[in-house]
Amino acid sequence: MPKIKHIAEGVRNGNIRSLAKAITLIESRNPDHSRAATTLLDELLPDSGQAIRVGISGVPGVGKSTLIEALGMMLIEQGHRIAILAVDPSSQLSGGSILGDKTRMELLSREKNAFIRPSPSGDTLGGVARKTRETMLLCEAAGYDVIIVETVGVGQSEITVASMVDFFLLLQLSNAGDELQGIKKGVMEIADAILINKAEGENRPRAELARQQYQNALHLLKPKSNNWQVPTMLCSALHNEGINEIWQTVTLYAETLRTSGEFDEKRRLQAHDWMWTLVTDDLKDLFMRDTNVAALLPQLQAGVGQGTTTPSAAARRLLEAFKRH
Ligand SMILES: Nc1nc2c(ncn2[C@@H]2O[C@H](COP(=O)(O)OP(=O)(O)O)[C@@H](O)[C@H]2O)c(=O)[nH]1
Ligand SMILES: [Mg+2]
Repeated sequence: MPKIKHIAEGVRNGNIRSLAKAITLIESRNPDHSRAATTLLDELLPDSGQAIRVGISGVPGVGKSTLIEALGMMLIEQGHRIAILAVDPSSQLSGGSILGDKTRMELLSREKNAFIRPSPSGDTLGGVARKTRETMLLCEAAGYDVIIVETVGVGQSEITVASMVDFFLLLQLSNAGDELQGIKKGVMEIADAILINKAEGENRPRAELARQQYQNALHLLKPKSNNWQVPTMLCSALHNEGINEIWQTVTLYAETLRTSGEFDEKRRLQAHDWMWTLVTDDLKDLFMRDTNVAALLPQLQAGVGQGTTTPSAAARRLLEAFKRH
């Protein structure tokens, strides 16, 4: 496949058109393209893995895009090359995107050292995540040393993004009511830092109060690592305040966990989990397309619904039918 070699070479050289072509292959539903994408990824895997991967999440309007613009511009000034990817599970539900990009990253999008890619579409969050993960590897091979994956607090998307990054940053607002925002259980557990945005002017004291509440709430959680205390911080993305501190936190985290060995261990676990996710997804696919299974399924499903067949008996019969193929 000389064409794949050629694209791979272009990606390695940081050629944007080659990178875009490569991502198109990865996002494509055409089976030939899928095979080509797998070959391409194999080819480029040795060149990937060098970047620091940061996930950023928070409700629409919290200031993710504004923050990424501010952070990204600062990093570019420091000589970094930054790729911004998105996981937007709403794009397949509503046809519209929650990440929305009402605020475009106007400055960043003009920078040659920034690469911005909107969320791939897909039937499932798993499908979207798979493409984003693979795109992340391509971006790394193309020499981007900071990868930012943006997502919204919808369904499982935060958990999914946390499982593909080194550092997961949760963006919050300070609420008018002095209550912690109905923060979904499980989301605080996956955060490596909590950042209260729009902490400027007269909103600052309220933001500080919210920060303390999050800090207290964090104390009740079992820490993910003995070497990392999840910090709570303030920033104003719009006024470019507190941005440097965010990056210092990310680099301190990476240094600390690299020293303890947890950084590499986390990536190893993520890679294993990813492999098993792919295997289970593909197996389920095969199962659903199996003709033996298809023949039995309606009757068994009805039986389970009516309470005349137990779920375990139905599952066993389906699996036995599947294995006969
Ligand atoms: N006052 C203030 N407004 C902000 C700040 N950050 C973002 N915004 C505004 O909040 C709105 C939503 O920001 P955006 O970045 O699009 O949020 P996203 O939906 O999370 O990406 C925009 O009008 C921003 O200008 C901030 O630090 N302070
Ligand atoms: Mg946005």
